[in-house]
Amino acid sequence: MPGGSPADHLPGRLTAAGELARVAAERAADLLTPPAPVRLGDVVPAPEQVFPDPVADFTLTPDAAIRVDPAGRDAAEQLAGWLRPATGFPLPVADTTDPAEGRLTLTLSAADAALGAPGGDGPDTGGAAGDVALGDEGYRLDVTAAGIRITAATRAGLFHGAQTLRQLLPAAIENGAPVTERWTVPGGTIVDRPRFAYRGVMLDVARHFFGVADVLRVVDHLARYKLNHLHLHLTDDQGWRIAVDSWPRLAEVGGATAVGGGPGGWYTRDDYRRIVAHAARRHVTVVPEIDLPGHTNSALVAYPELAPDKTAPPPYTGTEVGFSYVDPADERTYAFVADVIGEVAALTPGPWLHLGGDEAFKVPADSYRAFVERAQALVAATGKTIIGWHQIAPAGHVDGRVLQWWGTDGDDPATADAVRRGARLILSPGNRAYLDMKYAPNTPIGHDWAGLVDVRRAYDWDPGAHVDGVPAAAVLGVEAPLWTESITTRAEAEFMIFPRLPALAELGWSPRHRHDWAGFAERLAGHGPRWTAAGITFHRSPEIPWPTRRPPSPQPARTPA
Ligand code: TNX
Repeated sequence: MPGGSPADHLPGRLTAAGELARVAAERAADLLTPPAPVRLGDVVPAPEQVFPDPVADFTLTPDAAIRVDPAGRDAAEQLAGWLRPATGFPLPVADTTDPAEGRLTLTLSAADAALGAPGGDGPDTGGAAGDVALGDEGYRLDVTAAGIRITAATRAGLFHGAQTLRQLLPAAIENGAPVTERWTVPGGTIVDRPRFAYRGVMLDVARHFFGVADVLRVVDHLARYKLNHLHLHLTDDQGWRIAVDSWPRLAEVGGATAVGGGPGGWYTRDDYRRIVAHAARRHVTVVPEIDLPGHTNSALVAYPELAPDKTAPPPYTGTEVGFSYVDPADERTYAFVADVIGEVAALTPGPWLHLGGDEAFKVPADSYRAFVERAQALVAATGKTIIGWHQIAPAGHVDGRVLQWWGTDGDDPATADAVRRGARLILSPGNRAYLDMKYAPNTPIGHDWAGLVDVRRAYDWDPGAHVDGVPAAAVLGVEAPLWTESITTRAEAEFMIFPRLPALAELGWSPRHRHDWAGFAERLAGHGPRWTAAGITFHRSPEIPWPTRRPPSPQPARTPA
């Protein structure tokens, strides 16, 4: 403040000195306060059975190596990749089935995998002790003072077990550079497997485009929490995001727009293959969605022949829904559908093709149903199994058909009827699973048409008993959709994803008897420091008792009288 008297500077200087003292005190406290030790039961999603053994803690040392069956090598390499940066240990991976002491061992064995629960007092988690078939994705983790062993019947199981081990190390394991820490893993045994086969997240890359690097990062987030499907909403009114060789203007013209007038973008075939390969390595299946017959303005801009009036509409960059559709009365439309899904199916190793079907408000019910039935047959001809939003319920049943429920009140006779005719359900209730809903009235981005979804709302429901007339046996799983009308950056996406993704993951993975809001909130709290260390943005939901490890702030600097 030029020209001011020395006294004018005093308050500012005192405040700055106070601030510096506070930061220094926090730094010292961080160095001096030992972090709360991780307990064996602190895993998210909660494992089916946990048998802690407090005298069997294992401490990872610089000479540790990872031993693995050759067929499981990739899980071991990924585990080493997660542990090397923060520990600074070399952690070599050795192909061998020879058990060794003081080491990490990953064993791929159908025979060993059906292990009974260990002896002792039984699990501290209320699960039934005894033989457990680990199945396609289950694993067993044994931690003793001598070493750690992960056993599974499949590579996916080994991978999930390795993710559990990662969570059992101190939060500092997420640092990108070596830190001084005692790398202790709590002793005992975990026997674990999923409740539902389908556990997913949807990313809407149509309203705002997200590049390959962002998508790969989202896949990594899924994999941490044992989610196994990434649904990509590839097309909508505001943009077409996947190259189609037989209809090149879809991406070149239809991909050039986004909500709010942004530049748009689309994936080349190689981009899409990279996403699929990255996901496959993490046991995540990509589910591509081509939304039809509505939500198609971007396709109509590129190919006016698909429009009911054969006229190109203007590109759309707003956020209304339900106004556009491809002409269900024109044979050319079905050639378009067959070509597009043929190419997308050929690029996609997974079994699913999502054909949308939501909010086609301008298409009369009869022609809508006829369109969906023809589209279902075209999907079947590609060898894939169809998924559609639950609006496709009135159409006839085809083998394996899956409806994705996004309703908000759990009551829809058409959906219950489709399930009676053989359909299965993926649950994404808007007022529970939608990651684009605001947490609270003051959440700066997101929607509230389905209500506010704080972490407790996201967690406290049962996918096995949510929709009237739909028994648990008809539930394939759960999925959390992130619509991106108001979400433009990776940080904004992460802010909406965390901490609600782990809530959904626990609903999808953990047995019903392990659901417990208070316990979940406490376990989740320990993940805040992990996300911070990993550079992941998250919402500090006030419902979660995040650890502070901070001394109380000193009194604010006094202003001289
Ligand atoms: C409804 S959910 C839609 C989307 C919007 C979303 C916003 C569904 C199948 N359709 O088109 O993006 O609401 O929350």
